[in-house]
Amino acid sequence: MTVTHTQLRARFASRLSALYGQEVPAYKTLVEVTESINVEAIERVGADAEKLGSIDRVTAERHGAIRVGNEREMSQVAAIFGAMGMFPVGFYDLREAASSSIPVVSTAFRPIDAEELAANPFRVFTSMLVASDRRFFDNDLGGRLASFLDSRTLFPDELLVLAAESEAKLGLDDAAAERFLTLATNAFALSEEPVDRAWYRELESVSAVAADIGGVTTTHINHLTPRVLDIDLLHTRMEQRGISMIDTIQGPPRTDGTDLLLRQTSFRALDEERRFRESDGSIRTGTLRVRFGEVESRGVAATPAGRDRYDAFLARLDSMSATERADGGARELWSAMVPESDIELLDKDLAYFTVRATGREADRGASIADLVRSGSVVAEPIVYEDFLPKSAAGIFTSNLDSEGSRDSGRDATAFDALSMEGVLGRTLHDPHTLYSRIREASIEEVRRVLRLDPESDPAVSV
Ligand code: OOG
Ligand code: NI
Repeated sequence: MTVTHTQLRARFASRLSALYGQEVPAYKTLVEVTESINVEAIERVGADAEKLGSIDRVTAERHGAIRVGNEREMSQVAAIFGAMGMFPVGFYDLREAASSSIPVVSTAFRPIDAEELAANPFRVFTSMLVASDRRFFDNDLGGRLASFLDSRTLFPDELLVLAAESEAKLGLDDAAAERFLTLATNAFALSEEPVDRAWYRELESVSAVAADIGGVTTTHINHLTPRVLDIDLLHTRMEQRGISMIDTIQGPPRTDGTDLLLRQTSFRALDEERRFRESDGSIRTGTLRVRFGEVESRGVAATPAGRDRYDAFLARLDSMSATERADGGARELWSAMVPESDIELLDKDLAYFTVRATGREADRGASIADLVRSGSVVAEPIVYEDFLPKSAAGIFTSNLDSEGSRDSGRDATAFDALSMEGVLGRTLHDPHTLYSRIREASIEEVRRVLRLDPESDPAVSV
Protein backbone atom coordinates (compact mmCIF):
# COMPACT_ATOMS: atom_id res chain seq x y z
CA MET A 1 0.00 0.00 0.00
CA THR A 2 1.27 3.44 -0.84
CA VAL A 3 1.43 5.97 1.96
CA THR A 4 0.39 9.22 0.28
CA HIS A 5 1.89 12.70 0.71
CA THR A 6 -1.14 13.68 2.75
CA GLN A 7 -0.68 10.73 5.11
CA LEU A 8 3.06 11.35 5.39
CA ARG A 9 2.41 14.99 6.31
CA ALA A 10 -0.19 14.12 8.95
CA ARG A 11 2.03 11.42 10.47
CA PHE A 12 5.09 13.64 10.44
CA ALA A 13 3.18 16.44 12.20
CA SER A 14 1.97 14.07 14.87
CA ARG A 15 5.42 12.51 15.41
CA LEU A 16 7.01 15.93 15.75
CA SER A 17 4.32 16.87 18.23
CA ALA A 18 5.09 13.76 20.33
CA LEU A 19 8.81 14.52 20.18
CA TYR A 20 8.39 18.16 21.14
CA GLY A 21 6.06 17.18 24.00
CA GLN A 22 8.79 14.95 25.42
CA GLU A 23 11.43 17.62 25.01
CA VAL A 24 9.43 20.62 26.20
CA PRO A 25 6.78 19.54 28.74
CA ALA A 26 5.20 23.04 28.89
CA TYR A 27 4.15 22.41 25.27
CA LYS A 28 1.88 19.62 26.52
CA THR A 29 0.21 22.04 28.93
CA LEU A 30 -0.24 24.48 26.08
CA VAL A 31 -1.90 21.83 23.93
CA GLU A 32 -4.14 20.75 26.82
CA VAL A 33 -5.29 24.28 27.56
CA THR A 34 -5.78 24.96 23.84
CA GLU A 35 -7.95 21.89 23.41
CA SER A 36 -10.19 22.70 26.36
CA ILE A 37 -10.65 26.29 25.18
CA ASN A 38 -11.56 25.06 21.71
CA VAL A 39 -14.20 22.70 23.07
CA GLU A 40 -15.64 25.51 25.23
CA ALA A 41 -15.69 27.87 22.25
CA ILE A 42 -17.70 25.41 20.19
CA GLU A 43 -20.15 24.95 23.08
CA ARG A 44 -20.48 28.69 23.58
CA VAL A 45 -20.62 29.92 20.01
CA GLY A 46 -21.93 26.85 18.18
CA ALA A 47 -21.40 26.27 14.48
CA ASP A 48 -20.06 29.78 13.95
CA ALA A 49 -16.90 28.80 15.84
CA GLU A 50 -16.15 26.38 13.01
CA LYS A 51 -16.51 28.97 10.30
CA LEU A 52 -12.73 29.14 9.90
CA GLY A 53 -12.18 25.38 9.92
CA SER A 54 -13.81 22.30 11.40
CA ILE A 55 -12.98 21.42 15.01
CA ASP A 56 -11.11 18.35 13.69
CA ARG A 57 -8.89 20.45 11.50
CA VAL A 58 -8.30 23.05 14.22
CA THR A 59 -7.52 20.40 16.87
CA ALA A 60 -4.90 18.71 14.69
CA GLU A 61 -3.53 21.97 13.37
CA ARG A 62 0.06 22.96 14.12
CA HIS A 63 2.78 25.05 12.62
CA GLY A 64 6.42 24.34 13.27
CA ALA A 65 9.45 26.61 13.07
CA ILE A 66 12.88 25.43 12.02
CA ARG A 67 16.10 27.25 11.21
CA VAL A 68 18.91 26.16 8.90
CA GLY A 69 22.33 27.55 8.11
CA ASN A 70 22.93 27.82 4.38
CA GLU A 71 21.57 27.32 0.88
CA ARG A 72 22.43 23.64 0.66
CA GLU A 73 20.53 22.91 3.88
CA MET A 74 17.57 25.02 2.73
CA SER A 75 17.28 23.10 -0.55
CA GLN A 76 17.42 19.80 1.36
CA VAL A 77 14.60 20.94 3.62
CA ALA A 78 12.58 21.81 0.50
CA ALA A 79 13.08 18.26 -0.79
CA ILE A 80 12.05 16.69 2.54
CA PHE A 81 8.88 18.77 2.72
CA GLY A 82 8.21 18.21 -0.99
CA ALA A 83 7.97 14.52 -0.11
CA MET A 84 4.93 15.33 2.08
CA GLY A 85 3.07 17.69 -0.24
CA MET A 86 4.40 20.87 1.38
CA PHE A 87 5.45 23.68 -0.95
CA PRO A 88 7.33 26.92 -0.29
CA VAL A 89 4.96 29.89 -0.02
CA GLY A 90 5.91 33.51 0.56
CA PHE A 91 9.16 35.30 1.33
CA TYR A 92 9.98 37.00 4.64
CA ASP A 93 13.07 39.11 5.22
CA LEU A 94 13.43 39.29 8.98
CA ARG A 95 16.74 41.14 8.74
CA GLU A 96 14.64 44.25 8.07
CA ALA A 97 11.69 43.50 10.30
CA ALA A 98 13.21 44.29 13.70
CA SER A 99 15.85 46.44 15.32
CA SER A 100 17.36 43.44 17.06
CA SER A 101 19.74 41.17 15.26
CA ILE A 102 17.82 38.51 13.28
CA PRO A 103 20.09 37.63 10.34
CA VAL A 104 17.69 35.30 8.52
CA VAL A 105 15.43 35.12 5.46
CA SER A 106 12.47 32.77 5.52
CA THR A 107 9.66 31.00 3.70
CA ALA A 108 6.88 28.68 4.84
CA PHE A 109 6.32 25.15 3.56
CA ARG A 110 2.67 24.16 3.41
CA PRO A 111 0.00 22.44 1.33
CA ILE A 112 -1.52 24.72 -1.29
CA ASP A 113 -4.75 23.07 -2.53
CA ALA A 114 -8.03 23.57 -0.71
CA GLU A 115 -8.55 19.80 -0.21
CA GLU A 116 -5.02 19.25 1.03
CA LEU A 117 -5.34 22.14 3.46
CA ALA A 118 -8.60 20.72 4.74
CA ALA A 119 -7.06 17.24 5.13
CA ASN A 120 -4.04 18.49 7.10
CA PRO A 121 -2.77 22.06 6.97
CA PHE A 122 0.62 21.41 8.65
CA ARG A 123 3.02 24.24 7.81
CA VAL A 124 6.59 24.96 8.81
CA PHE A 125 8.11 28.44 9.00
CA THR A 126 11.67 27.88 7.79
CA SER A 127 14.47 30.38 8.23
CA MET A 128 17.91 30.41 6.65
CA LEU A 129 20.88 32.20 8.17
CA VAL A 130 22.64 34.74 5.92
CA ALA A 131 26.25 34.33 7.04
CA SER A 132 27.46 36.54 4.20
CA ASP A 133 25.57 39.60 5.51
CA ARG A 134 28.39 41.87 6.69
CA ARG A 135 26.05 44.02 8.80
CA PHE A 136 25.94 41.11 11.23
CA PHE A 137 29.13 39.12 10.61
CA ASP A 138 32.47 40.66 9.71
CA ASN A 139 34.73 38.97 7.14
CA ASP A 140 36.50 36.85 9.67
CA LEU A 141 33.50 35.60 11.65
CA GLY A 142 31.33 35.28 8.54
CA GLY A 143 34.02 33.16 6.87
CA ARG A 144 34.43 30.85 9.84
CA LEU A 145 30.67 30.54 10.19
CA ALA A 146 30.25 29.63 6.51
CA SER A 147 32.89 26.89 6.69
CA PHE A 148 31.45 25.51 9.94
CA LEU A 149 28.07 25.24 8.22
CA ASP A 150 29.58 23.75 5.05
CA SER A 151 31.15 20.94 6.98
CA ARG A 152 28.08 19.75 8.91
CA THR A 153 25.43 17.28 7.76
CA LEU A 154 21.91 17.88 9.03
CA PHE A 155 20.10 15.34 6.89
CA PRO A 156 21.45 11.84 6.20
CA ASP A 157 21.67 10.73 2.55
CA GLU A 158 19.18 7.94 3.15
CA LEU A 159 16.55 10.53 4.16
CA LEU A 160 17.20 12.61 1.04
CA VAL A 161 16.99 9.54 -1.22
CA LEU A 162 13.65 8.53 0.32
CA ALA A 163 12.40 12.11 -0.01
CA ALA A 164 13.24 12.15 -3.72
CA GLU A 165 11.52 8.80 -4.17
CA SER A 166 8.38 10.00 -2.41
CA GLU A 167 8.26 13.16 -4.46
CA ALA A 168 8.67 11.27 -7.74
CA LYS A 169 6.20 8.47 -6.92
CA LEU A 170 3.70 10.58 -4.94
CA GLY A 171 4.25 8.49 -1.84
CA LEU A 172 6.19 5.59 -0.34
CA ASP A 173 5.40 1.98 0.47
CA ASP A 174 4.80 1.14 4.14
CA ALA A 175 8.35 0.18 5.08
CA ALA A 176 9.95 3.09 3.26
CA ALA A 177 7.39 5.49 4.76
CA GLU A 178 8.21 4.28 8.25
CA ARG A 179 11.92 4.75 7.65
CA PHE A 180 11.40 8.18 6.09
CA LEU A 181 9.30 9.37 9.03
CA THR A 182 11.80 8.08 11.58
CA LEU A 183 14.74 9.76 9.88
CA ALA A 184 12.85 13.00 9.24
CA THR A 185 11.66 13.25 12.85
CA ASN A 186 15.13 12.42 14.23
CA ALA A 187 16.67 15.17 12.15
CA PHE A 188 14.73 17.70 14.26
CA ALA A 189 15.34 16.17 17.71
CA LEU A 190 17.52 18.07 20.15
CA SER A 191 21.00 16.60 19.92
CA GLU A 192 23.11 15.19 22.78
CA GLU A 193 26.23 16.31 20.94
CA PRO A 194 28.23 18.72 23.14
CA VAL A 195 28.08 22.40 22.17
CA ASP A 196 31.42 24.19 21.74
CA ARG A 197 30.96 26.84 24.44
CA ALA A 198 33.41 29.45 23.08
CA TRP A 199 32.04 29.23 19.52
CA TYR A 200 28.45 29.43 20.72
CA ARG A 201 29.19 32.47 22.88
CA GLU A 202 31.09 34.23 20.10
CA LEU A 203 28.09 33.93 17.78
CA GLU A 204 25.66 34.81 20.55
CA SER A 205 27.35 38.13 21.10
CA VAL A 206 26.31 39.03 17.52
CA SER A 207 22.94 37.31 17.48
CA ALA A 208 21.30 34.67 19.67
CA VAL A 209 19.50 33.40 16.56
CA ALA A 210 22.82 32.96 14.75
CA ALA A 211 24.18 30.99 17.72
CA ASP A 212 21.11 28.76 17.82
CA ILE A 213 21.56 27.99 14.12
CA GLY A 214 25.30 28.05 13.52
CA GLY A 215 26.67 27.39 17.01
CA VAL A 216 25.79 23.69 16.89
CA THR A 217 26.29 20.84 14.44
CA THR A 218 22.64 19.83 14.27
CA THR A 219 19.22 21.46 13.94
CA HIS A 220 16.05 21.11 16.00
CA ILE A 221 12.43 22.06 15.99
CA ASN A 222 12.27 25.51 17.56
CA HIS A 223 8.58 25.48 18.41
CA LEU A 224 5.30 23.85 17.47
CA THR A 225 2.24 26.02 17.56
CA PRO A 226 -1.32 24.80 18.13
CA ARG A 227 -4.30 26.81 16.94
CA VAL A 228 -6.73 28.18 19.49
CA LEU A 229 -10.17 29.69 19.03
CA ASP A 230 -9.86 32.25 21.86
CA ILE A 231 -6.29 33.44 22.26
CA ASP A 232 -7.06 36.12 24.85
CA LEU A 233 -8.60 33.52 27.14
CA LEU A 234 -5.65 31.20 26.51
CA HIS A 235 -3.20 33.91 27.54
CA THR A 236 -4.99 34.28 30.89
CA ARG A 237 -5.37 30.53 31.49
CA MET A 238 -1.68 29.83 30.86
CA GLU A 239 -0.68 32.50 33.36
CA GLN A 240 -3.07 30.86 35.85
CA ARG A 241 -1.28 27.55 35.27
CA GLY A 242 1.97 29.26 36.26
CA ILE A 243 3.50 29.50 32.78
CA SER A 244 4.77 32.97 32.12
CA MET A 245 3.65 34.35 28.79
CA ILE A 246 5.12 37.25 26.83
CA ASP A 247 3.13 40.44 27.47
CA THR A 248 1.55 40.90 24.11
CA ILE A 249 -0.55 39.17 21.53
CA GLN A 250 1.07 39.88 18.15
CA GLY A 251 -1.06 40.84 15.16
CA PRO A 252 -4.38 42.71 14.90
CA PRO A 253 -6.35 43.40 18.10
CA ARG A 254 -9.36 41.32 19.12
CA THR A 255 -12.63 42.22 17.42
CA ASP A 256 -16.23 41.12 17.84
CA GLY A 257 -16.45 40.06 14.23
CA THR A 258 -14.35 38.01 11.88
CA ASP A 259 -10.67 38.34 12.74
CA LEU A 260 -8.34 39.23 9.93
CA LEU A 261 -5.04 37.40 9.39
CA LEU A 262 -3.29 36.00 12.42
CA ARG A 263 -2.86 36.61 16.16
CA GLN A 264 -0.04 34.93 18.07
CA THR A 265 1.51 34.81 21.51
CA SER A 266 4.11 32.66 23.23
CA PHE A 267 5.49 31.52 26.55
CA ARG A 268 9.02 32.46 27.45
CA ALA A 269 11.85 30.20 26.39
CA LEU A 270 12.79 27.77 29.14
CA ASP A 271 16.18 26.60 30.38
CA GLU A 272 17.10 23.31 28.74
CA GLU A 273 19.96 21.16 29.81
CA ARG A 274 22.71 20.85 27.20
CA ARG A 275 26.24 19.47 27.26
CA PHE A 276 29.11 21.86 26.53
CA ARG A 277 32.68 21.35 25.43
CA GLU A 278 34.89 23.81 27.35
CA SER A 279 38.08 25.34 25.98
CA ASP A 280 40.19 22.82 27.93
CA GLY A 281 38.36 19.98 26.20
CA SER A 282 36.30 18.93 29.22
CA ILE A 283 32.55 18.31 28.94
CA ARG A 284 30.21 20.08 31.35
CA THR A 285 26.48 20.34 31.68
CA GLY A 286 24.88 23.75 31.33
CA THR A 287 21.69 25.28 30.02
CA LEU A 288 20.52 27.08 26.91
CA ARG A 289 17.34 29.03 26.55
CA VAL A 290 16.11 29.09 22.98
CA ARG A 291 13.00 27.02 22.59
CA PHE A 292 9.58 28.30 23.48
CA GLY A 293 5.92 27.59 23.01
CA GLU A 294 3.69 29.61 20.77
CA VAL A 295 -0.02 29.58 20.15
CA GLU A 296 -2.08 31.29 17.48
CA SER A 297 -5.55 32.11 16.33
CA ARG A 298 -6.14 32.26 12.60
CA GLY A 299 -8.51 34.60 10.84
CA VAL A 300 -9.54 35.26 7.29
CA ALA A 301 -6.87 35.84 4.62
CA ALA A 302 -6.54 39.51 3.62
CA THR A 303 -6.52 40.63 -0.02
CA PRO A 304 -3.75 43.07 -1.03
CA ALA A 305 -6.11 45.93 -0.08
CA GLY A 306 -6.80 44.32 3.31
CA ARG A 307 -3.11 43.76 3.85
CA ASP A 308 -2.44 47.44 3.09
CA ARG A 309 -4.86 48.35 5.88
CA TYR A 310 -3.02 46.08 8.27
CA ASP A 311 0.35 47.57 7.33
CA ALA A 312 -1.04 51.09 7.72
CA PHE A 313 -2.41 50.10 11.12
CA LEU A 314 1.05 48.90 12.20
CA ALA A 315 2.63 52.15 11.06
CA ARG A 316 0.08 54.19 13.04
CA LEU A 317 0.54 51.93 16.05
CA ASP A 318 4.27 52.66 16.07
CA SER A 319 3.60 56.29 16.79
CA MET A 320 1.25 55.50 19.69
CA SER A 321 2.54 55.41 23.27
CA ALA A 322 2.48 52.13 25.18
CA THR A 323 -0.18 53.45 27.58
CA GLU A 324 -2.41 54.61 24.75
CA ARG A 325 -2.08 51.23 23.11
CA ALA A 326 -2.90 49.32 26.27
CA ASP A 327 -5.87 51.62 27.00
CA GLY A 328 -7.76 50.27 24.04
CA GLY A 329 -6.11 52.64 21.58
CA ALA A 330 -5.02 49.81 19.34
CA ARG A 331 -8.46 48.30 19.24
CA GLU A 332 -10.11 51.63 18.53
CA LEU A 333 -7.68 52.37 15.74
CA TRP A 334 -8.25 48.95 14.22
CA SER A 335 -12.06 49.32 14.32
CA ALA A 336 -11.76 52.66 12.60
CA MET A 337 -9.63 51.17 9.83
CA VAL A 338 -11.09 47.69 9.21
CA PRO A 339 -14.74 46.60 9.15
CA GLU A 340 -15.64 43.51 11.19
CA SER A 341 -18.51 41.93 9.34
CA ASP A 342 -17.95 39.38 6.59
CA ILE A 343 -20.23 41.20 4.23
CA GLU A 344 -18.30 44.45 4.51
CA LEU A 345 -14.95 42.72 4.21
CA LEU A 346 -16.25 41.05 1.07
CA ASP A 347 -17.92 44.13 -0.36
CA LYS A 348 -14.79 46.26 0.07
CA ASP A 349 -12.60 43.43 -1.20
CA LEU A 350 -10.49 43.38 1.97
CA ALA A 351 -10.56 39.63 2.57
CA TYR A 352 -10.82 36.40 0.60
CA PHE A 353 -14.01 34.35 0.65
CA THR A 354 -15.30 31.34 -1.23
CA VAL A 355 -18.88 31.53 -2.42
CA ARG A 356 -21.55 28.90 -2.84
CA ALA A 357 -24.97 29.08 -4.50
CA THR A 358 -27.89 28.34 -2.16
CA GLY A 359 -30.42 27.46 -4.84
CA ARG A 360 -32.30 30.73 -4.49
CA GLU A 361 -32.67 32.62 -7.73
CA ALA A 362 -30.22 35.45 -8.41
CA ASP A 363 -30.74 38.95 -9.75
CA ARG A 364 -28.91 39.73 -12.94
CA GLY A 365 -26.15 42.30 -12.68
CA ALA A 366 -25.84 41.95 -8.92
CA SER A 367 -22.47 42.04 -7.22
CA ILE A 368 -21.30 39.09 -5.16
CA ALA A 369 -22.05 41.08 -2.00
CA ASP A 370 -25.60 41.76 -3.32
CA LEU A 371 -26.06 38.07 -4.01
CA VAL A 372 -24.98 37.29 -0.45
CA ARG A 373 -27.39 39.93 0.91
CA SER A 374 -30.27 38.56 -1.13
CA GLY A 375 -29.52 35.00 -0.04
CA SER A 376 -28.65 33.49 -3.45
CA VAL A 377 -25.09 32.94 -2.37
CA VAL A 378 -23.30 32.29 0.92
CA ALA A 379 -19.74 33.45 1.48
CA GLU A 380 -17.27 31.56 3.64
CA PRO A 381 -13.97 33.04 4.80
CA ILE A 382 -10.74 31.52 3.47
CA VAL A 383 -8.39 30.86 6.38
CA TYR A 384 -5.09 32.75 6.43
CA GLU A 385 -2.48 29.99 6.01
CA ASP A 386 0.65 32.15 6.14
CA PHE A 387 2.66 34.30 8.54
CA LEU A 388 3.28 38.00 9.26
CA PRO A 389 6.85 39.34 9.15
CA LYS A 390 6.32 41.81 11.98
CA SER A 391 4.78 39.15 14.24
CA ALA A 392 7.48 36.64 13.30
CA ALA A 393 10.17 39.17 14.20
CA GLY A 394 8.27 39.95 17.41
CA ILE A 395 8.18 36.25 18.32
CA PHE A 396 11.89 35.90 17.60
CA THR A 397 12.86 38.96 19.67
CA SER A 398 10.45 38.51 22.56
CA ASN A 399 12.40 35.41 23.39
CA LEU A 400 15.93 36.76 23.04
CA ASP A 401 17.81 37.79 26.14
CA SER A 402 19.93 40.29 24.27
CA GLU A 403 19.48 42.46 21.21
CA GLY A 404 22.75 41.31 19.67
CA SER A 405 24.61 43.73 17.49
CA ARG A 406 24.71 44.94 13.91
CA ASP A 407 26.59 47.55 11.93
CA SER A 408 24.14 49.01 9.45
CA GLY A 409 26.95 50.86 7.70
CA ARG A 410 28.38 47.64 6.31
CA ASP A 411 27.13 45.85 3.20
CA ALA A 412 23.87 43.96 3.28
CA THR A 413 23.61 40.77 1.25
CA ALA A 414 20.98 41.34 -1.43
CA PHE A 415 18.48 38.52 -1.13
CA ASP A 416 14.87 38.56 -2.28
CA ALA A 417 12.04 36.20 -3.24
CA LEU A 418 13.74 35.39 -6.54
CA SER A 419 16.98 34.50 -4.79
CA MET A 420 15.00 32.27 -2.46
CA GLU A 421 13.38 30.55 -5.43
CA GLY A 422 16.85 29.92 -6.85
CA VAL A 423 18.03 28.38 -3.59
CA LEU A 424 14.96 26.15 -3.33
CA GLY A 425 15.20 25.06 -6.95
CA ARG A 426 11.41 25.00 -7.17
CA THR A 427 8.53 27.45 -7.53
CA LEU A 428 8.16 29.85 -4.63
CA HIS A 429 4.40 30.39 -4.50
CA ASP A 430 2.83 33.77 -3.99
CA PRO A 431 0.19 33.58 -1.23
CA HIS A 432 -2.20 35.97 -2.99
CA THR A 433 -2.20 33.89 -6.16
CA LEU A 434 -3.11 30.82 -4.10
CA TYR A 435 -5.95 32.52 -2.20
CA SER A 436 -7.42 34.10 -5.30
CA ARG A 437 -7.23 30.82 -7.18
CA ILE A 438 -9.39 29.19 -4.48
CA ARG A 439 -11.80 32.15 -4.56
CA GLU A 440 -12.01 32.19 -8.39
CA ALA A 441 -12.77 28.46 -8.58
CA SER A 442 -15.76 28.96 -6.27
CA ILE A 443 -17.01 31.96 -8.25
CA GLU A 444 -16.71 29.97 -11.45
CA GLU A 445 -18.93 27.30 -9.91
CA VAL A 446 -21.53 29.85 -8.73
CA ARG A 447 -21.63 31.30 -12.21
CA ARG A 448 -22.23 27.88 -13.67
CA VAL A 449 -24.97 26.96 -11.18
CA LEU A 450 -26.75 30.31 -11.43
CA ARG A 451 -26.13 30.47 -15.19
CA LEU A 452 -24.60 33.91 -14.90
CA ASP A 453 -22.69 35.28 -17.80
CA PRO A 454 -19.38 37.01 -16.96
CA GLU A 455 -19.99 39.37 -19.94
CA SER A 456 -23.43 40.61 -18.89
CA ASP A 457 -22.86 40.16 -15.15
CA PRO A 458 -19.39 41.61 -14.81
CA ALA A 459 -19.72 42.38 -11.11
CA VAL A 460 -19.81 38.69 -10.34
CA SER A 461 -16.15 38.38 -11.25
CA VAL A 462 -15.39 40.32 -8.00
C1 OOG B 1 10.32 31.54 13.67
C2 OOG B 1 9.55 32.72 14.17
C3 OOG B 1 8.34 32.96 13.29
C4 OOG B 1 5.85 32.68 13.60
O1 OOG B 1 4.93 31.99 14.04
O2 OOG B 1 5.67 33.84 13.20
C5 OOG B 1 7.20 32.09 13.60
C6 OOG B 1 11.42 31.09 14.59
O3 OOG B 1 11.43 31.45 15.77
O4 OOG B 1 12.27 30.33 14.09
O5 OOG B 1 7.29 30.93 13.90
NI1 NI C 1 5.75 30.32 15.05
